[in-house]
Amino acid sequence: MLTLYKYGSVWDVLDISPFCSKVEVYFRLQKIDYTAQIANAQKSPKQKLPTVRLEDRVICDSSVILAHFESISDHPLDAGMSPLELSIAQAYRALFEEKLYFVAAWVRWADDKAWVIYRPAIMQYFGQLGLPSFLHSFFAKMARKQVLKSIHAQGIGRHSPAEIVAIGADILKAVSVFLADKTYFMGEQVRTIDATAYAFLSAIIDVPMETALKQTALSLPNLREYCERMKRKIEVPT
Ligand SMILES: N[C@@H](CCC(=O)N[C@@H](CS)C(=O)NCC(=O)O)C(=O)O
Repeated sequence: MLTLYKYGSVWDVLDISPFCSKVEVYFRLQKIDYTAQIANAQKSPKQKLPTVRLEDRVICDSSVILAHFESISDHPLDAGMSPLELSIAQAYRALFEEKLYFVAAWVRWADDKAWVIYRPAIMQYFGQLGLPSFLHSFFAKMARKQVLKSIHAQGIGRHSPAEIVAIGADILKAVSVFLADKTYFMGEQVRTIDATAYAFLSAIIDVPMETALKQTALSLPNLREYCERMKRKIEVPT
């Protein structure tokens, strides 16, 4: 019995957290049966989601989760990759998860116009956790303060809005150049990096916040087409 603890799906994304989406994408690609459960990050062992429970074992962190399932799979997605391919995939994973993530998070949580649209999704999460409705607005405000503090601590939040948008655009353009006209991120075969790439691109493209970051992503046709292809591959209803 496998349970994935996550935040919850909203709009066209599998989860409001791209890290939770990444794990779901991997499970779908590998046709692994799981039950999804909305959970409180603060109650998870590392105070972050996703985590999974597999029988009596709890595994935290999306990359550790994928590594575990790769290690026990008869058909690991990354089987047969060369050391060079693995190192490129690792570098792109860091670019998506350690850099683009903070740009996209800033766009959602800091920009007032985006926040008006994002806030109800956050309030919905607090509702799904079973917290009393009169507290949702307060918790959303606290969460916003906390996330902006962590984006500032990471460093991205110290730049001006124009600089942050430019950093995000540069990353998206680099990703677009590397993806080129390949079917999947590393070529013709879907790999674990595709779970990351799709989750983090979809978190920008498949959300209703009409930000400059989304406009840049949409202006790069191969990124849009890649997301559509991945969506079909994992059968996310559109
Ligand atoms: N390295 C972790 C990152 C997970 C992560 O940052 N999750 C965020 C949501 S996107 C979280 O749960 N944050 C809760 C908090 O910081 O309080 C992974 O790959 O799973």
